[in-house]
Amino acid sequence: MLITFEGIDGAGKTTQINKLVTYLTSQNREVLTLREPGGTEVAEKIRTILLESRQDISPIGELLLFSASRTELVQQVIVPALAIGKTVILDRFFDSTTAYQGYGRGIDLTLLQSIIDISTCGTVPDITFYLDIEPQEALHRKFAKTSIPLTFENDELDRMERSGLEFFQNVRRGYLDLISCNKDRFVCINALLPEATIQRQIITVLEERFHA
Ligand code: Z5A
Repeated sequence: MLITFEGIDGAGKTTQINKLVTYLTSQNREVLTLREPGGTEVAEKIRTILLESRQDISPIGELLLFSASRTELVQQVIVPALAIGKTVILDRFFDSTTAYQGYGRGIDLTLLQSIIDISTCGTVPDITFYLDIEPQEALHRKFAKTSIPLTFENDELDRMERSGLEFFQNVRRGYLDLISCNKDRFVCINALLPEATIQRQIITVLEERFHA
């Protein structure tokens, strides 16, 4: 089974993935946790270019780099793991590309979908949890415990995080559009709820749908 988590930075994906891994492991499920971009040697190098580069990257260049990282992860790790019955939990997958490069950067959605189809080899999640939060609130949450100024323009942020408030508002709009078109696959969760409440919602949905 392939379970993906989506949402803008700071929505709480990592927090919920860690809790879900603990739960599924206690149920004797073999779980593999991965993140995008990353997860293979080459994909981790691409991650460094994408997030730590101080130079501008064109929107199409960015799309192709995320897609190259994805191809490596899907072919080398995800497909083989699913084939032997593992539960794969993935922190971001192709919905991030639609939301960030499509709605955020403004790349044509038809062109983008054809590149997604190539990079995923047709792999689609069984279920996708989307944690919904306003960009300002997510930024605050992510850096609240640090002395980093709470603006989207400061140098402490990575290349994607510096994209600005309007960009992240468009990304969120993208996710909400994706949900309305993929109601069977997406589960939309209010990320402002307490961590334990969100965890219960996720486990309840999984138990109902998959008798996990
Ligand atoms: N990207 C893209 O553009 N296109 C693509 O195709 C793909 C990715 C695949 C990857 O960033 C970047 O790449 C990302 C999208 C882009 N860029 N942006 N901007 P990343 O992997 O470095 O990080 P991330 O996935 O964006 O998010 P994150 O920083 O790991 O945040 P998170 O996992 O969603 O949140 P968290 O770490 O679990 O929680 C954040 C804080 O909130 C933390 O202090 C928690 O204790 C707290 N928290 C969590 N839950 C709660 C609740 N419920 N209440 C209160 N506080 C909470």
